[in-house]
Amino acid sequence: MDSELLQARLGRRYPSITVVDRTGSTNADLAALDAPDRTVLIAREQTAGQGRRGRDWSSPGGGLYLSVLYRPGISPDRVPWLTLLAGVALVRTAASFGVEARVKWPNDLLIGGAKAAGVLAEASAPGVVVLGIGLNVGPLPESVRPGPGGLPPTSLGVDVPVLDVAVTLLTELDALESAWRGDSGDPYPSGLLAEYRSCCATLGQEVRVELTDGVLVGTAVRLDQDGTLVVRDGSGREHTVSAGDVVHLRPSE
Ligand code: BT5
Repeated sequence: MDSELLQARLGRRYPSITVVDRTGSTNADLAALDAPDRTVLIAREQTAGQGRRGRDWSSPGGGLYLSVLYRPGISPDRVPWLTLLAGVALVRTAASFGVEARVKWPNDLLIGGAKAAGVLAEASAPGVVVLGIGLNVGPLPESVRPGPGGLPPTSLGVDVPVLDVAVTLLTELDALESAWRGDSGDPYPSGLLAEYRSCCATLGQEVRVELTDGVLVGTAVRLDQDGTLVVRDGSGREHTVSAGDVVHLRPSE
């Protein structure tokens, strides 16, 4: 996989695409740069891959580790949609390789009930978001630990060059992000909200939500327009969840 080939296949969608053999974290590298909108960094391997809430992301060779720096110019209350649309882009990418996948809210890619990809979005400066995606493409070493709630890891499981997966993912991200940005971050007109709902395995599920200040158990009843998840507890009270680890209490597909 090399930068020129990717740039040639993606045309002018991204001003700069850099591919490195190895780095600590593509998110950390991009966050440290004052780079133009839609700058892309891809690593073949990461030695200090980051998950959410200070967790690690195992990043052995054979996976896709990609970050895009965005300067979306969107009202901050709509920026969370940038991370949710990454989940939709991942589902579309899996489908293009013949793999049925769904999203666990907010944006873990599930294949056969296990996690094949994760997303980490970080505001690196005012108005700047670094969107990081780790997608397991080839077989995983057994050392990769299950995530919160015991969610096992899996991979896309197709024998395709990582370059092809990167091209598809960046193409889908571009299509979704351009439309969303063109609508000033409103997820309705482009159909983003509807598509997210249709591929979200969490809706209708019994869930346990691990919040920073406690645990909530209930049914995930709907997704609000701002991308937050509404969970109804046993007493019928509804709670709005904007961040936290969601565990599906029944296995999902
Ligand atoms: C995530 O965190 O799912 C976000 C992962 C984002 C990784 C990308 S790679 C490119 C960019 N650069 C970075 O440094 N990061 C981003 P979270 O939901 O916190 O899940 C982390 C948990 O998943 C870990 O604690 C493990 O239990 C588990 N895990 C670690 N590596 C995994 C893997 N490769 N596949 C599946 N599960 C994994």
